[in-house]
Amino acid sequence: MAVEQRLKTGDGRPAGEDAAGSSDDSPHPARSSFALTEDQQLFRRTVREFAAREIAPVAAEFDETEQFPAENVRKMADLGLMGLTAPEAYGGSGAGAMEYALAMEEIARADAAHSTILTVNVSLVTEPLAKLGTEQQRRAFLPALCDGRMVGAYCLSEPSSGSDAANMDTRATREGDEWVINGTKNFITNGGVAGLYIVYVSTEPSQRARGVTAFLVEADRPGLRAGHKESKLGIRASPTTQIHFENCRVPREHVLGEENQGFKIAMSTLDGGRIGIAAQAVGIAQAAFGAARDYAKQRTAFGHPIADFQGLQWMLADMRTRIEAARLLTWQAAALKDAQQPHSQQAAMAKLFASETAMWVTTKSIQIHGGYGYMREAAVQRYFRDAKITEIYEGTSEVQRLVIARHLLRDE
Ligand code: COS
Repeated sequence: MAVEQRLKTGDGRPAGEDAAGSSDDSPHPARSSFALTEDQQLFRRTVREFAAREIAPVAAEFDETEQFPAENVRKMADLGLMGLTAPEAYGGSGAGAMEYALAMEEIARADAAHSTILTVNVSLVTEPLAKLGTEQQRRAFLPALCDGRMVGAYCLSEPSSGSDAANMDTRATREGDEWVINGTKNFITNGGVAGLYIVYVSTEPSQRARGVTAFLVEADRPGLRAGHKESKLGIRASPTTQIHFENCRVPREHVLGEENQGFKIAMSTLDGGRIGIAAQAVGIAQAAFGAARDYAKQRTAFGHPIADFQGLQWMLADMRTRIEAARLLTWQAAALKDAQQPHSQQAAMAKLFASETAMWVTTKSIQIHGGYGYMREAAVQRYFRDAKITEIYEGTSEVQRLVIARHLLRDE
C-alpha cells in the first residue's frame, strides 16, 4: 500500500511529460535527461526492497516446483503493482510507463517468473481494458485485476501461428446477440489461473488482420477450458497452457473496442508490452551481472581474486555497458509512451537489444562462475534459462527487427 500511496501523492506527472528539448539524432526525441525524479527513486527503492524481501528468497523454490506464486501475486497487488498503470478510479495506481519499467526491472531482478505474471496483467490486460473498455467492462474487471483477486491473460498465438499473428484459425460467429468462439490459443501465460482472458479471434476470416475482434472472456464461461500446463526451460513459476474454446458463447457487450479492429488492439498492446519485456530483460541481466561481480571478487586463482585479471575486468565492463545501454533504450521507449508519442519502433529496439543483452550477460556470468555456474544450485543458471524467453515472447527478435526496419524504411 505504501507504494500505491506514494504514487498517488506524487506530482502526478507521467515521467515523459517533463520531456524537453530534442535531438536531431533520434527520429522520436522525447526527453533530454533520464535522471529519475525523487518519487521515482523512492518507488524503485521500495520495489527493490520488496522484491529482495518477498520474492528473491523463494525464487529458486518456485522455479523448481513450477508452482504459481499466488501469495506473492497478492502482495504485489497490495503494493499497487498489479494495477500499476490502471486509473485510480478503478483501483489502479495511476502510474506511467516509466514507473512500470522500473518495477519490471526490480521484480525481474529477483525473479523473472514473477515479473512475467505482472507484465501480462499490467501491459496486456489492464492497459487495453482501461484504454478501450466500456465503462461497464472497466467496472466489471479492473478492480479485481488491480487488487489481486484475479489475474488476466492475453490470447493471440495459436498452435500454427506465432509471428504471423493475423493468420489465425480461431473463429467467432454471430448468433443473435452472442458470439460463439471455437478454436485453440497457444502458449498462454497465466493460463489456467487467470480470471479474465482477452482473446483475439477471427470474425471476418477473408479480411485477415482487418477481420479480427478482441473479446473479454471470463475463465468460468462454459466452453472455455485450459489445457495441460507446459513444462518450460525457464520462467517456470509462470504457468503456460493452451486455452480451448468449444462453442464458447460470449455476449456482444464483451467485445473490446470495435468489431474487426482487434488486430490493431493486439499490436498496439504489444508495443507497450515490449517495454515491459525489455525492462524484464534488463532486470535479469542486472541480477546475472551482480552475481558475476560478487563471485569474481571472492574467487581466487593463481593467488589472486579473479577480478584482478584484466580478461575478467573487460567482461564485467562490457556487461555493465550493455546493461546500461539496454536500460536507457527501455526508458526512452517508456518516456515516449508516457508522452503519448509513437513508440512502436523504440519499444521494438528496446526489447531487441535488452533481450539479446540478457542472453549475452547471463552467458558471460556463467562463464565467470566456471563450473559452479553450471550447477543447479547456482542462481545464475536460472537467470540464463529465464533470459532466453525474452528473445522470443511478445515477438521474436526477428519480428522486432522487422518492425524496426518497416519504420525506418517508411518514416525516414
Ligand atoms: N499498432 C497499431 N496498429 C498496427 C500496429 C501497431 N503497432 N502494427 C500493425 N498495425 C496495423 C497495421 O497498420 C495494419 O492496419 P491496416 O490494415 O489498417 O493497414 C494492420 O495492423 C496489419 O498490420 P501488418 O500488415 O503490419 O500485419 P502483418 O500481418 O504484416 O504482421 C507483424 C506484422 C509481423 C509485425 C505482427 O504480426 C507481429 O507483431 N507479430 C508478432 C506477434 C507477437 O508478438 N506474438 C507474441 C504474442 S504474445 S507471447
